[in-house]
Amino acid sequence: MKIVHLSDSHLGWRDLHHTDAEGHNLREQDVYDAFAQAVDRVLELEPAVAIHSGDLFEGYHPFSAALGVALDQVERLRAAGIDFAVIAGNHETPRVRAIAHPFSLLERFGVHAVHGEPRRLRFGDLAVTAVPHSNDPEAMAGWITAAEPDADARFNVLVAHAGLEGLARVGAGEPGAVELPGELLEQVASFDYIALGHLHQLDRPRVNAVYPGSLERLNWGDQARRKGIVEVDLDAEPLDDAFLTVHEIEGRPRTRLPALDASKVDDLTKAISRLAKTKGLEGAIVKVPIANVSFEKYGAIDRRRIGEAFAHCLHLELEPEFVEAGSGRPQPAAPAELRDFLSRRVPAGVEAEVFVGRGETYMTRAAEDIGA
Ligand SMILES: [Mn+2]
Repeated sequence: MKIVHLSDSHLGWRDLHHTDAEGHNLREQDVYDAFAQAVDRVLELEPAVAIHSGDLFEGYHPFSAALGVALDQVERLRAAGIDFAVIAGNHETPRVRAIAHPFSLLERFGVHAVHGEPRRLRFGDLAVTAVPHSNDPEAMAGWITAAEPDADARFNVLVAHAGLEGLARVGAGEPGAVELPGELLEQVASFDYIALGHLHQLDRPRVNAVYPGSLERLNWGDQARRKGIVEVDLDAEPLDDAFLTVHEIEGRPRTRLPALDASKVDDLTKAISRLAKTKGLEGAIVKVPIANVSFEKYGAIDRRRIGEAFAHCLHLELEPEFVEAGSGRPQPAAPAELRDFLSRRVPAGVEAEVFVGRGETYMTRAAEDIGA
């Protein structure tokens, strides 16, 4: 018996200001395209069931565009006779139990959409124990610990949306995100397959437990080399190659170029523009880190010229690492409280050192400006 597992589609997510001729946000469109591509693959693979392990929508009040895309794709699966089961992730779980959850709408269109509390679904020989996200981590851990395979079913799959301690942190720190102890997986190890959602990079924390990851790279913290959905052959043993197959989904490239050392170039505009010739940047979201740059030199970059050089890319972002201004006199050391304050507020997907370092730089500069 074959199933397909996908996750973290985030329909309705928007980013950057780029729009198409009709004014649609291009990144929002990328996410819809990735989901349609995933459904194309599901239709080719013809599994008994497609399982989505949470964050189908970016929020619990999806735009009508996002809802429309979901219903259109669900209809394609329904027409092909493929069951679609989905659990609510942290993104589509309201803080207060909403009367009209978008999932109840999906249910009217034949989707097995589980939210609020766990449910067991049955598809012939297969039992799917679906544990939706809860804003109460203890309740959720309890639901997962209590999950047991259905003895009457030939195959058993558990679906849950949570981070596990000790795994990569992409997706952690999101609103309402829940991180559970990694040992929890061992308590449910008797399931044939554990379909996990929440981490945005492909990961296999246990031989029979997989995070397929998100379908698109939603931030710079997502360094996944490939994006995709997972095909699982439940008749195979987890250690066999046949058990798991990853099918790639092509997303928009996100490229962080090697850092430019500003102290070693005279014409920074020219040096940045030259990087635009790097291969594979067509349509990409590009970041150029610039090391050792003064505020003055950074401010003198000709934005129009580099914009023209990178016109074939969707988006260009400069990431300066400033050398401290006013060198020559001793810098006031950032107080320990500032480091502490910043390190407890590192946004998801950002390296702590970079974030804290930048915060310190700005505070130092501000202190100089006011003559402190
Ligand atoms: Mn997610």
